[in-house]
Amino acid sequence: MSGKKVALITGVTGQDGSYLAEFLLEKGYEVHGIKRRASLFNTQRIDHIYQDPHTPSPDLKLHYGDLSDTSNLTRIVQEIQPDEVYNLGAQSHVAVSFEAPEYTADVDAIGTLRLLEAIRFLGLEKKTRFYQASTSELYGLVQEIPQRETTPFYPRSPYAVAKLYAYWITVNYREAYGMYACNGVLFNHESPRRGETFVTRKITRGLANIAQGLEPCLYMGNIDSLRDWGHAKDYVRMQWMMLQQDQPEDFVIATGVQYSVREFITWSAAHLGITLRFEGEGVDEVGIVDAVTGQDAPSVAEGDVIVRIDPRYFRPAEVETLLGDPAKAKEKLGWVPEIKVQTMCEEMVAEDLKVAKRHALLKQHGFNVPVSLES
Ligand code: NDP
Ligand code: GDR
Repeated sequence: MSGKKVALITGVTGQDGSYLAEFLLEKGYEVHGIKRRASLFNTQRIDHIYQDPHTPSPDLKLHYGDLSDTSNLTRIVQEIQPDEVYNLGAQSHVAVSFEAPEYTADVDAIGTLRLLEAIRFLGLEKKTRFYQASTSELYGLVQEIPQRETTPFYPRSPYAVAKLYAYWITVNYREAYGMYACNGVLFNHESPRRGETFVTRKITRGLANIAQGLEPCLYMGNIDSLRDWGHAKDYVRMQWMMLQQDQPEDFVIATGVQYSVREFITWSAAHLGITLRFEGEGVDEVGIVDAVTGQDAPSVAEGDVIVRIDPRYFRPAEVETLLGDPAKAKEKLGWVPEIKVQTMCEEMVAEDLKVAKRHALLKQHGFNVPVSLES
C-alpha cells in the first residue's frame, strides 16, 4: 500500500481523461486508467505521462477493459479498490450516436450502471466516490435560458438519451445506497487534444490544413448552432473538486458565454490570416466574411478559403442553442473558468498549424499524410 489516494478513470485515453490523469498525478494520486484494446495503439494523449510497468510502483497504471464488460469492470474495481472513480468513458459523438444508437446506449447508459453496480457489489459504496460525466446535451430542446441545475431535460439524440439514464442512475445510487455519487453537467469543452471530428477541432485542423495546401475546402453542417465553449483543463479541475466536498451534489459547469460555430470559424481563420468564403445551402446567411475584420467582404478574391455547407453534417435532430449558468459551481466551490474561448481557439489553431506544417513537408517529400475529415 502506497498511502496515496487511488483513482480509477474510464476514458483515460480521451481528451478529458488525459488532462484529468495529469491533474491527479500532480496531486499525488495513484492513477489507474481503463483503455480499450485496439488494433493500433490509441494512447497518444497519455504517452507523455506513461510509466513503464517495470518501474517500481508506477503512479499511472493502465488496464485493458471496456464499459460493455461487467466482469472486467468488477475485477478491475476489486483489484484496485479505488477511492475515486471518474466515469469519463463513452461513445461521446452526438452525430455518431444516430448511426450506432444501441452501442451508445450500452456503453453510455448501461456502462454507467455496470460500474456503479461493481462498486456496490464489492461493498465499496461507502468508500468509493463516483463522478459521472453528464452533459449539457441533456437540455437538448432548451426549456430555459441559461440552463442551470434545475432546468428540465429534453434530450435530442440517442447519445443524450443514454446520458439521461446515466444521470438518473447516478442520482438513484446516491439516494438508494448513500453513495457519494455526483453528476457534472458539463457544457462543451475543447482543447488541442479534442477529437478531430468535433466541430472546434474539425475547424482548426481543417483550416490549418487548407492554409498549408493539404485540403481544398472545409465541409461543415449547421454553422448557426450556438454553444458555450470552455477549456478542458478548467473542466477537469472541477471534476476533481466535485468529489472533495462533504456532500455529493450535481453541478453545471459552463462559462456562461455563448458563440456560434460560424464565429469559431471566423476566429480560426483570423489567426491563420486567411479570408473566408461560405458556400452552400441550408444556412440562413451565406455570405463572404473577411476573417481579419469580421466584416462582410466586398468581393471574393482568388485563393479565398471556402467553407462549404454540406447537409451530410446536419443531424436528424439538432440542439440549436446551449448556454450554461455556472453560478452554483462558483458559489459553492469557488470555481471559475480561467481560459477564454478565444484564447483556446488560438492555442488550438497554433497546435494544428504545427502539425499541418509537418504534414506539408512530408507530402513535399512524397509521403502520404492523413487529411480526410468525417464527422
Ligand atoms: P472522448 O471522446 O475524447 O473520450 C472518450 C473516452 O471514452 C476515450 O478514452 C474512449 O476510448 C473511451 N471509450 C469509448 N468507448 C468505450 C468503451 N466501450 N469502454 C471504455 N471506454 C470507452 O471524450 P471527452 O474526453 O471529450 O469526454 C469525456 C466524457 O465527458 C465523455 O463521457 C463525454 O460524453 C462527456 N462529456 C464531454 C463533453 C465535452 O465537451 N468534451 C461535455 C459533456 C460531457 P478510445 O480512446 O479507445 O476511443
Ligand atoms: P456536440 O459537439 O454535439 O455539442 O457534443 P460537436 O462539436 O460535435 O457539435 C457542436 C455543434 O456544431 C455543429 N456542427 C458540426 N459538428 C460536427 N461535429 N461536425 C460538423 O461538421 C459540424 N457542423 C456544424 C453541430 O451540429 C452542433 O450543433 C459535444 C460532445 O463532446 C458531447 O460528448 C458532449 O456531451 C457535448 O459536446 C456537450
